[in-house]
Amino acid sequence: MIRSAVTISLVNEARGGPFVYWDDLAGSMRKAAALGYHAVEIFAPAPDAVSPALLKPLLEETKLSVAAVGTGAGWVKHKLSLTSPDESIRRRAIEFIQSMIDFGGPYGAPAIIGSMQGRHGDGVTPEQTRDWLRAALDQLGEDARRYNIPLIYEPLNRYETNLTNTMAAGVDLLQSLQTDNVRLLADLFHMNIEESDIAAGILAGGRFIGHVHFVDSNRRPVGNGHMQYGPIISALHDIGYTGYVSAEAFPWPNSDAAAEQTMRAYQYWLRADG
Ligand code: LER
Ligand code: MN
Repeated sequence: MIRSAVTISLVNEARGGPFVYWDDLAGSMRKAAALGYHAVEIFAPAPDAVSPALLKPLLEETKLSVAAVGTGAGWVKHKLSLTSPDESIRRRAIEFIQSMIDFGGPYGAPAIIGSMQGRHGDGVTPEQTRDWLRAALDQLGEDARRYNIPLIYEPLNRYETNLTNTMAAGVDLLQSLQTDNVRLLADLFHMNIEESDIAAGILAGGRFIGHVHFVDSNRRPVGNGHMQYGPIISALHDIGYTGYVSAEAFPWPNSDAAAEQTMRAYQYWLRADG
């Protein structure tokens, strides 16, 4: 069964970004549960920003799961990157993500590496940059294993990284690692820019895909753009995908309407799934 999730951002510096709910963790979780979501994806400013004393009772009350935790605050708040030319920044980037793995791990929620992957340039070759990225993914993939969860790595569109833009390139990267505990995030927004055929991209990602960002072509909630979902959903079924489709979309026209619209789309496309 493919399960539904919706994003909640608690990161002030990410304002304007593609997150459905903002600021109010408890209120957003209660709304998500009332709409029928299975889980929330939490974008937190720091690993200790959401205490277990707050989150655990909320999870019990709402019966929600935590689908994943974002690590992008390491970049937007602290300018940390796994591929910075500066060794101390790379080290702090790994430590930040380790602390996010320790935050999500007890809830069974994998950490997502998106913007923290950085980019090559600044006098550093693509080969050196990829070596740093591989070493970081090997380390963090094994750190995640302690919680019996994978690490999630997200190919991004060309305006956000020059390292990995497609599912096929993501598979190549994962196959070059020592660890087998990293999975790909198929973000339909990035794929709409980079893949020549989104469904084919999902088939190329195959068993490596561990999370999906469920969004329309213009990053509005599903149904507000020109994405053709039929072939995409078929491809997810073809690869036997059983993870989350998580609404990482603009709160357009507002958070509540975005969450409702994504749930309607989820029910239309995936409820028959089981
Ligand atoms: C960034 O564009 C994105 O898609 C996020 O999921 C990762 O930071
Ligand atoms: Mn994404």
